Amino acid sequence: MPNVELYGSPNSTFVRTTRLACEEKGVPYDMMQVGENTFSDLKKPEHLKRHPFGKIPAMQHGDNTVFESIAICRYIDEAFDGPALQPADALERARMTQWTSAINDNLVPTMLRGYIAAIFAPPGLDIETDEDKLNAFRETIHQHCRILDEALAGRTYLAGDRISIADLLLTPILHYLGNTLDGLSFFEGRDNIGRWWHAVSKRPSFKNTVPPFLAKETEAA
Ligand SMILES: N[C@@H](CCC(=O)N[C@@H](CS)C(=O)NCC(=O)O)C(=O)O
Repeated sequence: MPNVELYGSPNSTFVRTTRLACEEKGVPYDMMQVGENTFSDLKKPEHLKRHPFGKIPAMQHGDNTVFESIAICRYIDEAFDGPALQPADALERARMTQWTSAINDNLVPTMLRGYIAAIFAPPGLDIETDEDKLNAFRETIHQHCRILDEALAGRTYLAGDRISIADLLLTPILHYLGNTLDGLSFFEGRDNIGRWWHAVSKRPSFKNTVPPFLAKETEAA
């Protein structure tokens, strides 16, 4: 079989989630650009064959194609040998799914598509940067960080003692959040998030997948 091919920009949090899965698993992969990785490139017929909704990431492995980051992570975990990225225990496995679902439903619309996108989006994209809206996002992000902090009390990772797909989804989002101007304020007093962050960010998978957009900051730190 040829290498796994991951289509999309290395700056995308969802693409990074799938890269983290390959890195954690020890699965060789190739990063594939979609044209210039612009939104309009994602809507071209060639990419729509891989991802009918015209998004990234999409994965190709031989004749197998999968889209949606969590589905790709599950394929990587189940099709290859290597450390498991999904807990065997029924309750912890349910917790992993609970968190991937809750992160996508709650954190992604506010933290990622609302706040982080507004702070980092290049000019020209139609993204809301109104200060009242940003303040509303800030308030929600503080609430969400409190929920995450409580969830991480007494545990190393979101679904137990081993890293799972839920952590791989959250890590790239919090990396961007921590790099917004007031990013660190969201984590003040959140010691459990701090411990979790220390655990995920010291892993080689983290260091090997830093988005080029954030690379300068990480080198300086
Ligand atoms: N639920 C999807 C989200 C993917 C997603 O929103 N990707 C963004 C880039 S970070 C995208 O492709 N946006 C292009 C668009 O919405 O047109 C996943 O987990 O893969």
